[in-house]
Amino acid sequence: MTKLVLFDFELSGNCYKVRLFASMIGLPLVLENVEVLKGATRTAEFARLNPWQQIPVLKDGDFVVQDSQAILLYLAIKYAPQWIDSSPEGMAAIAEWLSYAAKEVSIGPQLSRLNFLDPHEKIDLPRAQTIGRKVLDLLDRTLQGRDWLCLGKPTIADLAVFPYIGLSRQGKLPLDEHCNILAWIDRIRALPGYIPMPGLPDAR
Ligand SMILES: N[C@@H](CCC(=O)N[C@@H](CS)C(=O)NCC(=O)O)C(=O)O
Repeated sequence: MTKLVLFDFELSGNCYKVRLFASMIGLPLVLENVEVLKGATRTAEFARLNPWQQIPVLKDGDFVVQDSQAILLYLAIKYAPQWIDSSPEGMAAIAEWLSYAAKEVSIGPQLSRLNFLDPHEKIDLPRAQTIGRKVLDLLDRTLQGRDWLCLGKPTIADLAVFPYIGLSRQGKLPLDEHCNILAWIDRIRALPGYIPMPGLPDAR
């Protein structure tokens, strides 16, 4: 197997979801630390790796893939197809959640947290928190009476959405009244290979 290199930052939830998935499927990663809060993605050298100048980026031999959702999908198809479902309906269900992770979860809970993590970022906090509360309410209702986001099993959809939901308290979005989300987080913590990141709980 070729060496898998992840351009990574410990406090990034998007990088963490890749580290988490790799750990759960037993894939060793070589981590290249990118000091994103110090502007390390804003160099010409980094732009050659990813023109969008963002992490995570994964190198699998000569193949390069960027964007956490795309990386999860790539790794699942190549190394762990049990984490997806290749039927049209199954793929559509997963794609919906990958899309929410990339938009609503990002502009709500992720930006609310970033506001407190990096004071230099100019974030409209009230707007981010309003979206964040809507995301948490909708997710909690979705998880009423079901263990996983879709397909009745843990999939990359759960791992794509989980990090910034689990970290919402850091964006001053409390989770205490969202019992279904808290139970879902507990189920993710109990999965084999679970690893935490700063701000998220240890394995159960
Ligand atoms: N859609 C991308 C978003 C990635 C993203 O927001 N990366 C942040 C760190 S979590 C970043 O690299 N920010 C640097 C910048 O935008 O300058 C993904 O899901 O991977």
